[in-house]
Amino acid sequence: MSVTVTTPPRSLEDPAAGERFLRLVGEGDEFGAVELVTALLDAGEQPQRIILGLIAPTQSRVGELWAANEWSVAREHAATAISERALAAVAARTSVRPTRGRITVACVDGEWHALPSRMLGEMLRLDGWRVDFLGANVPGPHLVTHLHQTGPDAVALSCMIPTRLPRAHAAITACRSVGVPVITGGRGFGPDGRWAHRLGADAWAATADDAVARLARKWPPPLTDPFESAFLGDDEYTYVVRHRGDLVQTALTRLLAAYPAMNAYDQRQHDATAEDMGHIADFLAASLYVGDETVFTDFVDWTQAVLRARAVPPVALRAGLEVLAEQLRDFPTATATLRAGLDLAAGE
Ligand code: B12
Repeated sequence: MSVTVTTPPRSLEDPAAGERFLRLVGEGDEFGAVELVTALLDAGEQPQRIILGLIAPTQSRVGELWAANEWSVAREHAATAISERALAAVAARTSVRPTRGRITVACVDGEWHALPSRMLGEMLRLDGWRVDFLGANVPGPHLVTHLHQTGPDAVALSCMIPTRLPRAHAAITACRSVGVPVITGGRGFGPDGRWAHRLGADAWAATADDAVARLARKWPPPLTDPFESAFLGDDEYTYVVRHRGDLVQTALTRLLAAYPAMNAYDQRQHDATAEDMGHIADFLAASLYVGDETVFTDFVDWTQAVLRARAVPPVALRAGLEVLAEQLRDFPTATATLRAGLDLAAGE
């Protein structure tokens, strides 16, 4: 019997490195993934480059493969767990004495994407920060308690999904009101971080290395009145959030009439439709909260691509938007937002 042993790539310049890491995480080969990052470190590759030049783009690729229905949710979960393990291996091999201030890194309440903020935490640690990493789903009041206990120089708040923006606003306001400036990041804050500024964040950075650079200069920023940022969340937002359950339930009942194919759905398909209707309501609410229709239209665009990859006919999404629009016809902004989504979906 012959065993083929391939030597791991020794540099990130080697295009095989990214392909190999993706294959290893996709095959659930934890040992191989850790071996690869360790070999790169041993060969003199910078830990920062391994984090942002290998692990991060692989995770983005994992997201694309899931969205394209090439990888199952389970395979994505397994791959992410291995990326976390590889990141931990890099961290374990790199010890840096803190020389800068102390920073709390946390995900917004209801935000489960902990790995991007973990990467940020490691990048900050490598730059000499003392990092308190609180992980996923940190409720605002607990975050503030932690700030009282540790007195950090900054909070780094991650939001990867725009439905969490109202909670991000509450957290930003709470941190700033106890005198701790907030740097924000993650795709949930929108292109160029436009919603971060609207929610009163002191800073926003597109990537972890931008955040490292931003925190290394002119920090802390002068603290302005934490309550200066607009009060957001009008009657329409409040209505959608308070009645979310009824809106989704009624939408599902009406969908059976509007989209007869649903009558033949099995339980799994029904559950998926209920989840999709919930997402429509949540993105609509977030869009109303920040007063920007593109939160919703970007979501419709994204949903169409995901449904297309799963061979769900476009009429299903249109029907979902219609049945929600019917229920919200007395709310002008919600109606206009749903119409904008319908216009996009009509192009399909
Ligand atoms: C893994 C994963 C998950 C895992 C997360 C597990 C974990 N431990 O992290 C789980 C299974 C929980 C998950 C759940 C969901 N996910 Co998900 N997920 C991903 C995936 C594949 C990878 C995330 C990741 O690690 N990215 C890698 C990092 C490096 O990404 P990055 O954005 O470049 O990160 C940089 C910056 O954002 C920045 N940054 C991040 N945070 C911060 C904070 C600060 C302060 C600063 C300064 C910078 C900063 O620095 C990072 C490094 O440079 C992404 C795909 C993707 N492209 O990210 C989808 C993705 C984010 N998920 C998505 C979705 C839709 C969901 C779900 C709604 C799915 C569902 N139907 O339930 C839920 C939502 C859960 C929730 N409420 O949070 C979508 C979001 C689409 C959209 N419309 O916004 C994506 C983009 C997948 C896709 N291709 O469509 N997901």
